[in-house]
Amino acid sequence: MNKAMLAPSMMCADFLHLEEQLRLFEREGIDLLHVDIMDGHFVPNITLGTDFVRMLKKATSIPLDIHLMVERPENLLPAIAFGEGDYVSVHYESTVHLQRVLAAIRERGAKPLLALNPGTPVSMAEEVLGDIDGLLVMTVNPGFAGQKLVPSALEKIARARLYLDAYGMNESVIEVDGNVSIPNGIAMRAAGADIFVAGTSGVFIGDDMAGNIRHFRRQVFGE
Ligand code: S6P
Ligand code: MG
Repeated sequence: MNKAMLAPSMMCADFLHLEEQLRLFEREGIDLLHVDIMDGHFVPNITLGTDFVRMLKKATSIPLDIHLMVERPENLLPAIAFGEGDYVSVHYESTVHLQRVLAAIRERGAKPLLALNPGTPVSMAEEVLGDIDGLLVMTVNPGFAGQKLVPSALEKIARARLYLDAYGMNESVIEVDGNVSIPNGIAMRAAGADIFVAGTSGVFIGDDMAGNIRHFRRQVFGE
C-alpha cells in the first residue's frame, strides 16, 4: 500500500484568513493542497483560477494537486504555475487530445493523473497508462463541495487499484475526491485510496482545523 496523503481542498478555505490557514497546513505537515479549477462549461460552476495558483506557489512550498475541470485543458495549461512535485489531474472527457495533455504535464516535471467521473469506467485509462502516475477517482460528480458520496464509487476504488496492479503499476496512486469524511475515508483507504481530498466533510469543519487534520489522520491513516 502506498503512503496515505491528505490534500485539503482550497475551494473550501476561508479566503479572508488564507495566510493563517496555509501556515497551519505547513505546521501540520499537510502533503498537498488540492486546487479545483473549473470553467463553467465542463462543470456548472467556477471556482479557483490561474492567479490563485500563482499566489499559492509564491506563498507556500507545499506541493499542489491541481484538478482541472475545464474543457480543452491543453489551452489553459501554459497559464498554470506548476512544476516538479505537483500533481495535475485531467478528466477523460475534457479533451480529444488526452495523451498529449498528460505528456505535456509530465514534460514540466509534474505528475499527471487521469480523472474519472463516477460514470466513467476505469478501463478508459487503458491507452494512457504509460502517461499517468495514477487515477483520480471522483467519488461525487464534480462541480461542487458538500455533496453526498456516489455509493458505487467505493467499489470502483477497489477495482481501480486492482486494475493498476494488474499492469504492474503498484506505485501509481489512487486519489479520491468528494465527501471524504472520516467514515467514508476509512472505507476508501481499505479499498486502496492513497490521496484524500478533504473539503467540507473532512477538514473544513468548525474552528479546530488542526484538530480535524490530526483526527482524520489518526482514524483514516492509522497515524
Ligand atoms: C468538487 C471538487 C472537490 C471539492 C471537494 C470538497 O467538484 O472537485 O475537490 O472541493 O469534493 O469536499 P467535500 O468534503 O465538501 O465533498
Ligand atoms: Mg477536486
